[in-house]
Amino acid sequence: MKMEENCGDNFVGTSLVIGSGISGVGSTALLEHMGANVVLYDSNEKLTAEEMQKKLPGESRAVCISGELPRDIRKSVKTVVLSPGVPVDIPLVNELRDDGARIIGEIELGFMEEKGRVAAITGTNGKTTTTTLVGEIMKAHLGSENVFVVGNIGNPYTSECLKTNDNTVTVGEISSFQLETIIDFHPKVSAILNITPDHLNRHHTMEAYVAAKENITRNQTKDDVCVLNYENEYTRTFGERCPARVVYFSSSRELADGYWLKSDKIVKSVGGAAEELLDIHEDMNLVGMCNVENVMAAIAIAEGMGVPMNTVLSVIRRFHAVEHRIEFVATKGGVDYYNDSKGTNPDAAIQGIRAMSKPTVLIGGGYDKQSEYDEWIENFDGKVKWLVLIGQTRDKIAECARKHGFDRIRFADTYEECLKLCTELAEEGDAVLLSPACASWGMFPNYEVRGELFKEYVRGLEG
Ligand code: UMA
Repeated sequence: MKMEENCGDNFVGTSLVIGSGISGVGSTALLEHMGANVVLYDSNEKLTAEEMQKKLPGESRAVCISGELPRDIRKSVKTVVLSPGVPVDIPLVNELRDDGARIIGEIELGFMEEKGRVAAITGTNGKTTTTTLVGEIMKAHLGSENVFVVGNIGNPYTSECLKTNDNTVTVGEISSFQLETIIDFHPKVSAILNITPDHLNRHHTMEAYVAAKENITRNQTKDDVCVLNYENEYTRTFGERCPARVVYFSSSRELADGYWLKSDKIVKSVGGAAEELLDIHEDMNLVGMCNVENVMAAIAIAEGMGVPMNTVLSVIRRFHAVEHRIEFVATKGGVDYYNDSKGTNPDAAIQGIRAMSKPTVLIGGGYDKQSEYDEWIENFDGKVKWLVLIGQTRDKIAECARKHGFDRIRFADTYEECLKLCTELAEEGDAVLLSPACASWGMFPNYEVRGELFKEYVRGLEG
């Protein structure tokens, strides 16, 4: 496809991609496909241009630059595509914006080439599980070749968008970082699963974080659907001014219209008449109330995308936990080990500890996102036998725990030491839960590596 067919003169002049991670690599390849001249830039001065070049397809002619971006290049830039991890208010981005460059994000760029329908899911927690489940449901309905699961889940939208057509559906897990930079992105069905404080070091205020999440509905109309959690104050009140048709779900009250939990059954109500859909113990393989909410949201999203209910329910019945999200690993020496490495903020970690039914040795700590840990610790609920702390936040968490009267705390300097300590502290009949309430950065490249190492360690234990 030639550039003119796609976007007129949108990409005349230099397009600058900031960040050479998976999203930046996807953006560079797509921009080049669209006919643009691309500079791929990364502020990490330890990266060499050769290393960056190697990540790109062989035919790429993009210029790779790391460290300082030369002034003459800055002046020639017409479009800037930000990777999600690049804050929108750093001096370089401000300067480019002031000089008249158009600033977009990788999701917006991908959407320019979207030909099918999009379901987009955001929320502080539950995004990955819900996105994966909706992806599975859509695949059962349309065939795997017609469904693309993209976004924060680890698969850049820009790598898949060219494969879309009238019959395809793209299911996107979209983070607040990615929503800050959308302009025309327009999902047919959106969902905001919940909003609790997170990423405040990036967004600075709760208002800005909430606004980024709400941006998912920016281009929706009453012909579109937005699925919202009735039990979250932010999402409930947003329903009153949401531009799309709102479908609520609730895990703790009856709704006249929407999806709700009636005792152990998920039901759907229309005009006050409730229809039973499934039993949360018999028909679901996922644990915890957070997953009941994720399943309700997935049903609402899938229905909004036109999937028959029998298809939706049959996929839910065979769906198992997503990796790193309250994932049962093994029982060793009578101790159950759970990997909840995706518990990267206090609210997600609350779901992790709530899902435990045995005395638990809990691993916490990591990168400091300026979170508050009070509510997480209040949710220990007598279940946490020992709290083993690692990483940058360990002293802050320990201080907070002591303030709440919890002092069964141990510190570990390395991850290895931490894992060994957990095995020593846990007795038969206990659980060990990795649900750190913090991002992994600083000790690991991402939460997946942190979770994989945990699982590797557990599998290597005797018994
Ligand atoms: N960089 C700069 N300048 C900056 C900041 C970063 O040049 O100011 C460079 C870094 O040196 C690095 C590159 O940018 O080389 C990294 O870019 P990135 O952080 O955007 O990472 P990607 O590998 O492109 O992955 C991103 C998402 N990462 C983040 O949002 C931090 C991935 O989400 C996502 O899966 C991927 O795009 C595809 O869409 C990960 C994540 O941690 C899972 N998300 C956060 C979360 O879930 O909490 C939001």
